[in-house]
Amino acid sequence: MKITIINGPNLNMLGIREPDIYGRQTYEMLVNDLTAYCEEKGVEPTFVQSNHEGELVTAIQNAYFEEADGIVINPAAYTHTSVALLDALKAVALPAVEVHLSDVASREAFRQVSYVREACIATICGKGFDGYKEAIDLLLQK
Ligand code: CA2
Repeated sequence: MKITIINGPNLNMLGIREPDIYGRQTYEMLVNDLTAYCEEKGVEPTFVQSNHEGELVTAIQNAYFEEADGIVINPAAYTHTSVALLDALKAVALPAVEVHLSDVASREAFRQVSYVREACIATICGKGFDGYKEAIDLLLQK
């Protein structure tokens, strides 16, 4: 089972700023934690983090061309703006799970909108790193 785990803009800043919202753990710690989790579950992960919308589109397309079985995506701010990411997810038609570290439902009104949601089988919010593990489990159950 191959899963592509995609993280959007500024998530490389995890653990460096805004620890009250996003915690004290770094992006590197997220990758290490999920790598260990995937190993336990027999999943082969591919990690992509980019601050550029087009690179995120390419990562979604690459998941298809590299025959991934599913996508876990935290599009970060592009969640709330990007038709391009929605179109890419629809185009590849792979099972995808949307993840947010924070509970976007209890934050600003603009964070209540998700363009990608309609192309995802589930959305997991407010569970920190565990949300990504839950997303991997959901894809394993598919
Ligand atoms: O809760 C999430 O995971 C978000 O996708 C994070 C995005 C935000 O725009 C979404 O509304 C919700 C922001 C990621 C920025 O990450 C930072 C991490 C550390 C310091 C500053 C920003």
